[in-house]
This record gives sequence, structure tokens and C-alpha cells, in this order.
Amino acid sequence: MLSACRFVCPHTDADGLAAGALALAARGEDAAASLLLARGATPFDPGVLPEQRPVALLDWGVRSFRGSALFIDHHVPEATASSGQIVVSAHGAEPPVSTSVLTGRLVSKPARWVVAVGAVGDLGDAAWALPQLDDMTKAPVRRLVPLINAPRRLPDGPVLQALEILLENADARAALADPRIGMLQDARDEWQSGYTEALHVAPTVSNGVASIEFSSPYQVHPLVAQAWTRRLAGNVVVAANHDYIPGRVNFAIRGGTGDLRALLKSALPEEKGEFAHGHPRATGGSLTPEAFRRMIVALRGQA
Ligand SMILES: [Mn+2]
Repeated sequence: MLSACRFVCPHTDADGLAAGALALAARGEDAAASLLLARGATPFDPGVLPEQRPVALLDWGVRSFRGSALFIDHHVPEATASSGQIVVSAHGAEPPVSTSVLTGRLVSKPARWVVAVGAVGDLGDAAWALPQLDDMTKAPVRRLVPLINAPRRLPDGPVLQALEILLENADARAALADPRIGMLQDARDEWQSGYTEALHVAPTVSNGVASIEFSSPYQVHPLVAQAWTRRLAGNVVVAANHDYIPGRVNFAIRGGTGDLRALLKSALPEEKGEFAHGHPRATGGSLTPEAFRRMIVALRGQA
């Protein structure tokens, strides 16, 4: 079914790129044949993908989509397959698996180190207990994960090169010795300085809701939210970036209790699009500044 797709569109984090590299290898394609979407774009937005179908959507979630598609994913599905669509979902698997692990099951002779990069990227050290990662040398995979994850956090980072590194090397050690690793290291360093800067912004805490607002060209909001969740245990934490996409406020929400997607939907019941997707305990969205203000007011009103 993967071979019947016209092209592969992977998410650009380590799990998505690892799944993409496994799919491209199985299809005999190079990295440039894949469709890597720009910051803020998803395959579910009208006009983002070329018209050709079917398309393989890797690690993007399962959402309402026009046309035939193969979904390979592990997020909570938000739609059921319509005509011409196939959904391969690992959601609910125990223990949890990443999209790279799932993709590795669908192709013959997957590169195990690539499966591992995706699994560790999404699941952290819990990934090492998976049978697919049995007996693997951990250190080089652990070093690769933050490097592969770095490019998409920059406005125009070397995402294609990260995918090439996964696709064109025989093992994790060879990948670390790839000359293109320098570009990934530079991307990581640049991102790191942006992250450190954003961490210096003080939160505003009111009614159990902490908000941290800053302007950064880097994708730092998810990790800023995570960092403050540890420091402000018990609070709902919203980290908001006013300079990620022009005219939008991109935010991540963590902490609190229960399903944070449901909390967001109750704060802004009418909101559609990039809002409250992802995981129950790790979600966020992209809003107009006005909608973002209303959301914060509503969250503080109900906390
Ligand atoms: Mn994933």
C-alpha cells in the first residue's frame, strides 16, 4: 500500500523524519522525492499538497482529509477513514509505539537504528524497552535524536539534510560522522540560544493558569511550557510565541490535570483549525492574537 502512494509526506520531527526515511528507502526514493511542509503548514490545510493521490501521511495525526491517502500514525485519531483512505494507527498500543516503529513493521528490512531515532525522539528512554530496539547500542542514537529534531525548530532549518542523513547512512555511528551533521549541530546551537533567551521571560500566574509570552523566531514554546510546568507544579502552563508565524500566536499548553485538549475546546468552543490537536497532555495551537487573549481570559475564568 505504501508503494501505491504517489508521494510521501512525513512530519518533520525525529519520529516523522525517521518514518519518512523508512518509507522512502522501501520505495527506492531519495529524500528530495518527499514532501516536506513549511512551518505552520499541515497536509489538512487546503492547497498545501499537490493534487496527486494517494499520498502517504506519516505522523501527522488522522484528521479529515480530501482524497485518497494512507495514514500511518500513533496520535489519537480525530476522523475515521473515508472512501479511498487507509488508516494504520498505533494509537492505544501498550506499550506505546512511535510512527517510526509502526512504519518499520510495514516495510521489509527496516533500518533498526532509524526506527530507534524516531522511537526515542517521541517516547524518550521508554523506547528502549520495545522489542524493535532490543540489543541496540544506545549512545549514538541518543546523540542523533536532538540533532535530527533541531532543523524544524528554525524558521528555515536544514530539514531535508536531516532526512538525508537518516536515509543515506548504514548505521547511527556513520550518521554522526556524516559531513551534514555540522549543519544540524549549528541549527541546534542556534535554537538553544533562542530557548535560553525565552526561558528568561517571567510567567504571569493567575487563577491556576500561568502564561509566558515572548517573541522568538524559533520553535521554543513547547519546551518553555514543559520547563515551567516543572517549576510551577499544579498550574496549567501556556507558553505563547508571538513571532513564530506572522500574525499568529502559537502556543503550547502543559500541566494542570486531565485532557488539555478538552480544556482548550471548552475555553474556545468555536475555534477550528490548528487548535487542540495532538496528545491529551501535550497540545496547543495557532490563534489570532485576539482569539489567544479570549482563550487566556476563559481559562482563568474557569480554573
Ligand atoms: Mn510521532
